[in-house]
Amino acid sequence: MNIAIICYPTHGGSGVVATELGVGLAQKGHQIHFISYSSPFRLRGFQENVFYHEVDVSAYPLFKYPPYDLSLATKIIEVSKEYQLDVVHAHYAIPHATSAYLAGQMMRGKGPKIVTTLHGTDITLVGKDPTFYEAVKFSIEESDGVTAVSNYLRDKSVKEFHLNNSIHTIYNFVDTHRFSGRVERCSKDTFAPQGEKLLLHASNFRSVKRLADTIKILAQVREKIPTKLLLIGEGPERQKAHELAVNLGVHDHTIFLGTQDYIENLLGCADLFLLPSSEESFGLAALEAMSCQTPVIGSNIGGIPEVVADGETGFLHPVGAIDSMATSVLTLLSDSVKLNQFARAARQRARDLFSDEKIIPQYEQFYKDILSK
Ligand code: GMT
Repeated sequence: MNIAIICYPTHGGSGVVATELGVGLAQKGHQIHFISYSSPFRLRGFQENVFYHEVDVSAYPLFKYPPYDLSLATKIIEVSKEYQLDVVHAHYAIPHATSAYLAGQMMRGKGPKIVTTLHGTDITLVGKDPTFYEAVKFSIEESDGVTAVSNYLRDKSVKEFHLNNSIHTIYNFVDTHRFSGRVERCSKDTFAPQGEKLLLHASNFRSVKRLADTIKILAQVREKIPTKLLLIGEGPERQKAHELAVNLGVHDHTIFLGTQDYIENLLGCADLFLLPSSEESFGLAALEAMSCQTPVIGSNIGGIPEVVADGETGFLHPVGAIDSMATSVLTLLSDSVKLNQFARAARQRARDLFSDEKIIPQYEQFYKDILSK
């Protein structure tokens, strides 16, 4: 098939899933056309069957808000005509699904089929903004096929947008070979030179990630066990988290590493991954950690319980339950047999339920079903 993938190219779950899906499909012989405003960060080097088409946005001074949606729609048409696309797969409803719909209309119904994948914030945060509501609902309902990355997100989308079409859950996935947690890929000593335990959190540091909770957990854990916290990412909550670390006296034990392109080299270094989010449709970073044999301590909201098996591959607690999360961290850090057992179970679950080998064929089948309708 000739498939265009529209995604955000920056660090963030939806762009990661879109890119890994495109690369995986290209390896299976499909021709993949990424369309975005810059090359997706996980698209590393030359890949056979993969093309990248950049959307130029006019900087004409009259445009206070350059119309990216229109430039994207135009690019979709250009690529469709040049490569006879079968499917345009929009990752994230706003504006990707809307631009794909517009492109289809401009091609007078002769364009490719449109598949939209909902990732979470397009529904839970952006979708709730009344200024986007009608556009999100319309774009979802006009897609030829819609997937969501968890059952939680599927049900929430149908309920909140009163949708008249069905949504199919296709879980996010991980390349379990690349994300294997092989210890030689990173040195734990770099971050924990005195043999301390190592906690890790990776996100875009927005308020839903509750970055401050990771610092509070560290402070509690350090009262019992020498531990370091590795924070990967950048975002609006960084400064507040830094100040909190200073106030709680754990600043020297908190390492802000910034954004990292090769997180697979770091996840396996940690003893535990922290994901105390207040909203999470899936929690891709938690899955990548599990694949690297790193159990997860987090909140039991959204799609996280579909990814992390509570009591087997980590422990989940209500949002903001810092004491319980810290207790769970201590439970695992103080019992190496149990920690190893959880680490093995985490990797096993990632392989059994969320490997690229299992999930990518589900997308292929989804495209085929839509094309044959
Ligand atoms: O987590 C974010 O804020 C980024 C966001 C995105 O769209 O890139 O992530 C969402 O999509 C990911 C991939 O499907 C999911 O793993 C995340 O759980 C989801 N984030 C939220 O629901 C907050």
